[in-house]
Amino acid sequence: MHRIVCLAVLLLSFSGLGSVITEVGSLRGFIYGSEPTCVYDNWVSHVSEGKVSGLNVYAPWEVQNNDFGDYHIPTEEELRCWGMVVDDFLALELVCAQQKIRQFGFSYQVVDFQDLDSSRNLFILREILNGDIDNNGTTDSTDDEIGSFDYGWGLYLYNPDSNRPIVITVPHPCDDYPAPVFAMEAFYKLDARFLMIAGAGREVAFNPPYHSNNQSISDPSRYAEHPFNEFYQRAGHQIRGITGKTEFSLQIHTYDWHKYQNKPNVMLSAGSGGSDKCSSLLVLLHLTEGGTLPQYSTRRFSILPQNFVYQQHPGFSLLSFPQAGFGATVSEFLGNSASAWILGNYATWQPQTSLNPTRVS
Ligand SMILES: [Ca+2]
Ligand SMILES: [Ca+2]
Repeated sequence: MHRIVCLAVLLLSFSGLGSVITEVGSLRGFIYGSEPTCVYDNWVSHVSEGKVSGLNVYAPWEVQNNDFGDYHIPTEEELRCWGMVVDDFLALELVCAQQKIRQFGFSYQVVDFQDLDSSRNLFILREILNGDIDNNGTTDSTDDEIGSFDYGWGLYLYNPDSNRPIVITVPHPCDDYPAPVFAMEAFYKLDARFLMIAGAGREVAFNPPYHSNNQSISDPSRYAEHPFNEFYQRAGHQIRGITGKTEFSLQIHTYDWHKYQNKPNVMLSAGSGGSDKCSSLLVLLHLTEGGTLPQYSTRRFSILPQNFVYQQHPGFSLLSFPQAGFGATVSEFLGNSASAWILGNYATWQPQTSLNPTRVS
């Protein structure tokens, strides 16, 4: 049966219907700049927009237009079909992936991307633009945005030659507007295997009325049944299958300017609305302040052991978005309504060298 399906796919590819696009160019140009050799560029400018509340702060140059792009809420069947596309994509069965995309009617395309910025051969799953136009509230045409997304299911980059079991995610490309660029540079520097950026703002699709970001449906960090999470689960499954270890997951967020004054500069989160599973995970902290102190001078990172926060403070939940700051000898964790001090014995806990992960072949 599989052979028959693949034969059909092969015939489609000869007819051009199942063809995979090949592009040679700058990945930075495609994602946030100019790259004329790509079918389209400046990907971040096309992300589906929406603003129905005053809860979130967007880029000052990026007026949110409720008619620019959309988020297609997937049915259970569509999520299953999307999973089949992702399975083929991750297996590098690119023609089969593209054929399934057409069969299921998703406005997506597979791209074999030769990145001139990094000399890497990347594979991209990206959405095709629609005809929406946003003038960004100005008569100046230079800031106009031409084309957005009907599905808004996200952008997916896969580097199968990566030696690092790292998945980088950006769930809030509009609200946390610097995050896509930070994530892209992290993708390079860490030689990550996957980079995923959500394709719609969190206020695009939601359960009304929008009085909390927990109402969002288009935010993959708030809503489980999202194509973004279908991809992540498969990416993680691939890494775990190859290495026998859990992937290193790096999710990029940014603070709104001046919104959290006098707060520590690290915030921990186990997500919202789910179980507190993250208590059993290792927590990696960047010693952004402590790194300048003599006792921290030899390292910039510390890793809290599993269940460390709980052992120090039973009942203290990561679901309450505790924050971490560093004094001379202590680390301070602050919950929404409570604060707790963790004495500096964690500082004697030696950082692991596990950032040199098992080679992924
Ligand atoms: Ca806009
Ligand atoms: Ca304009």
